[in-house]
Amino acid sequence: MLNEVIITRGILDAYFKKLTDHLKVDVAIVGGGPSGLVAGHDLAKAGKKVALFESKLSIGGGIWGGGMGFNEIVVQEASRPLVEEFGLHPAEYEKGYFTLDSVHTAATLIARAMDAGLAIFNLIAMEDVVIRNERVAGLVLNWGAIQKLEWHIDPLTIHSRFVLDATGHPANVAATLVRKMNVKLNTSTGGIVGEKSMAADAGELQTVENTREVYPGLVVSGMAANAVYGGYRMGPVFGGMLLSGRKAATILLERLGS
Ligand code: 48H
Repeated sequence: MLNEVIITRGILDAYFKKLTDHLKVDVAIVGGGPSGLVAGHDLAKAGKKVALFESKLSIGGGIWGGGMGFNEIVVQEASRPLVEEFGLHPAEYEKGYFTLDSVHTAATLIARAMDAGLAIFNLIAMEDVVIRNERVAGLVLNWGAIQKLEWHIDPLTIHSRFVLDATGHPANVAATLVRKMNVKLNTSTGGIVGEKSMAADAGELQTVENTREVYPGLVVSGMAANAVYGGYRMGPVFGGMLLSGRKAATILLERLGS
């Protein structure tokens, strides 16, 4: 006969083991969109200890909704090797344009990243960063729902050698750092330059180009990189997001001394 208390204890023990195993990590990723998932996959595959925190219930960020809710996305030729490596199913629409089912894409990226060893914590939001020796050295975390409700409940903290801001359009980690610490970022203005309007081709190139360490200990990827450095948006073409995640992992592996 199934015992409800054993079910409960199993969940609590498994969850808290997972969490306590990740109180000190090589890289803490904030945001479970395409760039965060690819970065998490590559870092975990390289043997790094890496945890991803996502404030929402679902992982996948902007992938699920395709374009305007039509659940297909587009990727371009440049990202095809990565797309195929992950086991996604690109269908050529016109030369150089491939469509992907957005539900299959999100589900597959999540599964591949977790199979590589990425630990994912959904429902948990970054509310602040840890500063040590004038570098970003961890995350201050709270439940996503508590953050939304603005309840006065103190957070908990993890340490990480690096943080990846993969929070998409709002660049929430970099924005928090600037707001709270008044620091100078490695950008043209020293602050968050701000995302530009739509120019798909430029935006796609820029999201990869702008994937950089923006402050000691903090790397930005995906739309957060374009928000921080002032790149264009590109709409529902996702090759740049995937390639940005890969570049973020390459930078982080170099910085971690791999
Ligand atoms: C925990 C947080 C917090 C927080 C936010 O937006 P995303 O999908 O991220 P990217 O940059 O990998 O992909 C961008 C892409 O989806 C997109 O929006 C495109 C291509 N737009 C083009 C256009 O023209 O509009 O995912 C970011 C994730 C989300 O799931 C957030 O919930 C999460 O980050 N997040 N998680 N703590 N403080 N802030």
